Amino acid sequence: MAAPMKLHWSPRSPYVRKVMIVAHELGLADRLRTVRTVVGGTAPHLELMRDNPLGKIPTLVLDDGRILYDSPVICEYLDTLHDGEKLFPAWPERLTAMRRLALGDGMLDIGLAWLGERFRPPERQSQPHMALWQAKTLCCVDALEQEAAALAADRFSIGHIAIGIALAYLDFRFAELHWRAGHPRLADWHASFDARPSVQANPPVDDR
Ligand SMILES: N[C@@H](CCC(=O)N[C@@H](CS)C(=O)NCC(=O)O)C(=O)O
Repeated sequence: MAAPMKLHWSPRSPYVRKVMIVAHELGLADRLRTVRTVVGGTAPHLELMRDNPLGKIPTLVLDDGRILYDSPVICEYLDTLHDGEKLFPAWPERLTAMRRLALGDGMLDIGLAWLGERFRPPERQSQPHMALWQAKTLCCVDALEQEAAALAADRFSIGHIAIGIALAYLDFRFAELHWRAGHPRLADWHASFDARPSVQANPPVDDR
């Protein structure tokens, strides 16, 4: 039987969700032993930092003690553990898949910074930064609307997963943006993404 792997995990983290959806898509979910790891705030998580000095999740600990982070690295490693169709395609398809992965992850990076700012006392929040993050987020959604037909036509890849999760994160944390308005093709594509069993099996949950 294949060895289990320990995953520092949270149902709130969209990066962790990416790893879980990849594992599910590849039939590897039962290899992951998830450990609820609470990050955020200002207190260093010393136990996590022994595995990952950045103190971030997801972090994957293999049975031989090797440690992997961050989420793209973990996802690409999982993609080596099976013989089926790869989520990280070969060139030239890889170029588009990796750009989409960067776009989805970049949207998450913006969203997390924005969310963190919103948790600060109102008088210490930077309105110019929040306006910038909103403008960038909406620009990403506009660009994705232009790409929606290609997303629907291309073979499913890590890029689709990253973008699907980034849009779902907008629903989870920034529902007031109503990103579907004016983006009908992207909304349709996202509905098909959201219907996948791997996505349904790993919903975002704010358990705090
Ligand atoms: N680029 C990283 C980002 C991971 C990340 O920022 N995770 C958040 C949770 S959603 C985290 O661990 N935050 C704690 C911290 O930054 O101290 C990845 O793709 O794994």
